[in-house]
Amino acid sequence: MSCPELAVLGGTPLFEKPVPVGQLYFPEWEKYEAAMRGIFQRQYYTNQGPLTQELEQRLQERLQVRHVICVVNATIGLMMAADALGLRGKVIVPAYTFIATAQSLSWTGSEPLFCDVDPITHQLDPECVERLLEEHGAEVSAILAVNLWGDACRQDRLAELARKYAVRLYYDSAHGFGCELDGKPLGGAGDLEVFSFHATKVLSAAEGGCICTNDDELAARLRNIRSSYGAGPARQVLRTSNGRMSEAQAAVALLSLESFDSILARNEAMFHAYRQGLEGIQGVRLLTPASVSKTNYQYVVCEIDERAFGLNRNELQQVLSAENVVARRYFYPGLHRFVPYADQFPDASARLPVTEYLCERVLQLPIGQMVDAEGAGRIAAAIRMAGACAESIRRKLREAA
Ligand code: T4K
Repeated sequence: MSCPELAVLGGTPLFEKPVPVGQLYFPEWEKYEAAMRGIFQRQYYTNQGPLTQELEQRLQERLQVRHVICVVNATIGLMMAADALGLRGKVIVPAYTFIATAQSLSWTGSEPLFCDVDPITHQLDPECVERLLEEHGAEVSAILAVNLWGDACRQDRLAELARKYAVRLYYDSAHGFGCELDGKPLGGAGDLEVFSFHATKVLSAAEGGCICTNDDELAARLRNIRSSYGAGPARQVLRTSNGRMSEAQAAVALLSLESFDSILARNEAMFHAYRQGLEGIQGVRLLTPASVSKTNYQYVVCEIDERAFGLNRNELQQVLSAENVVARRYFYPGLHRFVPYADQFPDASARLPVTEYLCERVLQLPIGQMVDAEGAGRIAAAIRMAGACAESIRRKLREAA
């Protein structure tokens, strides 16, 4: 590849159609059709139907947890979790995560206390958690940690802190389905964990998620908050949500589960193609999930260092967009800069240097069903070329602005 071949400099785009970052699994049509026919024959759309029950059973076995409560999406799952745990006051949350993590607290009237993350792994930093626990004392009722990017937090250290300061600990594991820590599936840590089965995730229900817990009482409360339809014992709860997963969602999730090993194998091949293709490019750091014993390769996460690469992250995003590669800035901006938090915590940026740093540098590259290992190699080659042609690209982008 040479500079004029880059689409931003007048070449032909690498891909004919935009290639997105998400996993975007679609089952084989015949299997999907058969599953929908079953729903029509049973004339049963939702309310803890047979497919949802089967999915919960299979997930309990796979994740080695006592209870799996399927929900309509992970955002609702996190809201239900905050309520079932009886959270109040402040909850320690990483500032570097998806907005749903923090906003889920609003349903219970509790508020996030933003914490910084580790610069190497991007996971919640336990040292920062401890500082906040010391500083805010009894105002804090919980730690909501996020197992990010197909990797995991330092769960042993967080569990120690939760015990020492007598606060709840639960996990947003939206990115974590299929990962293992010390040979054990993510899902059973803390008071509970929440997974996302959104279309962009490795296990897809098109929209969906689940809450996992080993605590029988918590599970009973969660089922009643969701709307239980006879699932588990009845409990009086303050609020109920409509968090039910429909049969159509469960059908897609069951098919996705059936294909799960091949989805992961495909992701792994793409990740290796990226690793090979990006090797040695100055200013591009590809994250390798290193805390887990098995990753799901949910995302391909790069940090772009402008000084070494020649272009900043946003400029590289424009170069890739011209190639029809829809690279995304997850997460941008940091949560402390979102409404309403920016007004509530005006000094937060100074306390969150790593989050600030990452929000300016991180870029997600496509992985999943809409690209393959050969495509990943071509994307990496375009990135290498963009670094080599940085000066001409900058000139071109300035002219166009
Ligand atoms: N906690 C964390 C840490 C999370 O990352 C998330 C969600 C949650 C909690 C909450 O989980 P859910 O309530 O969603 O279950 C996406 C996803 O919607 C969201 O699930 C995800 N994390 C977040 C990081 O990204 P967007 O709005 O940035 O991307 P979206 O949905 O537009 O999709 C990405 C690309 O895929 C786009 O280029 C369009 C393409 N696409 C998407 C869909 C759904 C398609 O081509 N076809 C499709 O059907 O939020």
